[in-house]
Amino acid sequence: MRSKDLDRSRELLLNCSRPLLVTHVAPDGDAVGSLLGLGWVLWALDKEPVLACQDPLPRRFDFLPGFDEVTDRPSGHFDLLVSLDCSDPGRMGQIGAYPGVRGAPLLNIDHHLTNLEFGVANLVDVGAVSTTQVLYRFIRALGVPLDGRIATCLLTGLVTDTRGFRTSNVTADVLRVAVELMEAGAPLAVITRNGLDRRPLGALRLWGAAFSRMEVDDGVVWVGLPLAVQQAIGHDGCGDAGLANMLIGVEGMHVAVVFTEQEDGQVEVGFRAVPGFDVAGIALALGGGGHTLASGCLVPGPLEEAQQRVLTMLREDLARQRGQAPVDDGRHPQSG
Ligand SMILES: [Mn+2]
Repeated sequence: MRSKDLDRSRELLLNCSRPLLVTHVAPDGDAVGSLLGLGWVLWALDKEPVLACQDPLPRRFDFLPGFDEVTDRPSGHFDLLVSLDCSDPGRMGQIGAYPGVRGAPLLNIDHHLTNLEFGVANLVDVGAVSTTQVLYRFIRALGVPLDGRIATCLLTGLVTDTRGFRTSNVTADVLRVAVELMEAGAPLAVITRNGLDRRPLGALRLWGAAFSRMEVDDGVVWVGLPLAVQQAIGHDGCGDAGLANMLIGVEGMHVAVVFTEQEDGQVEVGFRAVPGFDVAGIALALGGGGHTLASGCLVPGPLEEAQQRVLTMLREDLARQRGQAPVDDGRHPQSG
């Protein structure tokens, strides 16, 4: 994070009066936490922020202060657009194309390795475990005091993006930030129970269907979830419901992939890798983005063809990463 970006970001935020804050489609805990956390900072500064997300927030975050303030239909004119936890403008979905932000400067706050630095100021720290950790530093630079509401929102991003401080990027400094947020009033146990353990019944039904469809080949475990299967179990569209995180725990696996067919026929692809492997590159090559060990993209359907295409690419990429030539056993068409 460059200090000129910090200065420029502070200037943009302090000089705006009605900013539009937007986080990514299919929001996760860091998306919701950074959106609401910055919202409370701006309310404390007597600004009139509007908080927006194209998709509904998962119910498990309803304990967060400001949960009901988020809209999918902003109205009126804005003098600043702030994107949160978005690696590229497309992640903002329809909100990014809202006419009322035309001409307004864009402040990009994120921590994704694949961030395209698409703002007039880019507060991007790829070493941060969450966008809320980037925000924590920003709030300190703004001189806004941490209150319980802000701290709760920020700690939620830290907890969910690290799956409860279990990822390899968790350092003593990250824990020190968590301690400060707890001291400011953030309830760690409430955040962990809601943010990580609470899930709709449909999620477990989805896992049940997924486990029976699981396939394994050469260090890769994957699952394809056709729309018909999701509809038959009444899955309410909460992404893969944490499935990819669970699959990467399978012994001997290097990469896990979940293919979820969408209503519009496109296929959402979620990648996870164990340390030593990288799935940011393949997601970026497929028009998506993310982190070294967790990434995703949206590819054209139909499901079966999408799986073949992505798995072929992945197999070649992994062969390169393992420092060997790809093995062509004839089961997957080569993309050339
Ligand atoms: Mn994040």
